[in-house]
Amino acid sequence: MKKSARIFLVFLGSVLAAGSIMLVAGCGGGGGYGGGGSTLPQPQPQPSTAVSPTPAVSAVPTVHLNFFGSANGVLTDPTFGAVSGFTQQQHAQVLGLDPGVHVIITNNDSTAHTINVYSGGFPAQGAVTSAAAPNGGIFGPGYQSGPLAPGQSTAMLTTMSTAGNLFVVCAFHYAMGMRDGVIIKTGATPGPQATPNPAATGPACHGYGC
Ligand SMILES: [Cu+2]
Repeated sequence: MKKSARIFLVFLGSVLAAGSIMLVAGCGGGGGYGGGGSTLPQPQPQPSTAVSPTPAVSAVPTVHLNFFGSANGVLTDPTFGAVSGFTQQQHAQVLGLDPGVHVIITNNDSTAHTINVYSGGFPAQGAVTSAAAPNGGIFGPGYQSGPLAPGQSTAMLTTMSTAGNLFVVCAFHYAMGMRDGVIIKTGATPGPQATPNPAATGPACHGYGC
């Protein structure tokens, strides 16, 4: 439900039946999500005489997928365990995407991240590399973004065509808990969000960014 609402905000001008994942990271410091939905531009008023066409972007399911830092919490999911550092909204959550949709991942954090994709479970941390593996442009097992500098986006990707669970980690911050699950399924939606931590450095802070 939130997905379609955000279509109009971040993916402009495309006529493709594509989506855009925006990875927004807010690593370190005082938290905040950088580039979050609240800062996105609002549509300009249209003259009353104008015909208001159905926005072309209605065919473009856009998903925000956030990299975040401090105070965004950690969520214990029954399937994926503790997840932190990624969200489609504001705070840690399991991600949900349709099969076969186009996505673009953007790092809006002030530090570099990667997103490495696995099936079957989370890999051993020592096996995770920051090397890029384009995987034929498929956001599925084997895809590795390589380092995404602050503000950098991936090429257009396509989620894998079959339903299934994916396990994603950041090569740089996996040991800090930056890992998440992605449910690929028709009609999938992101899971509940974690309760944000009261302070990034406080004793209650868990997960990536603490
Ligand atoms: Cu990271």
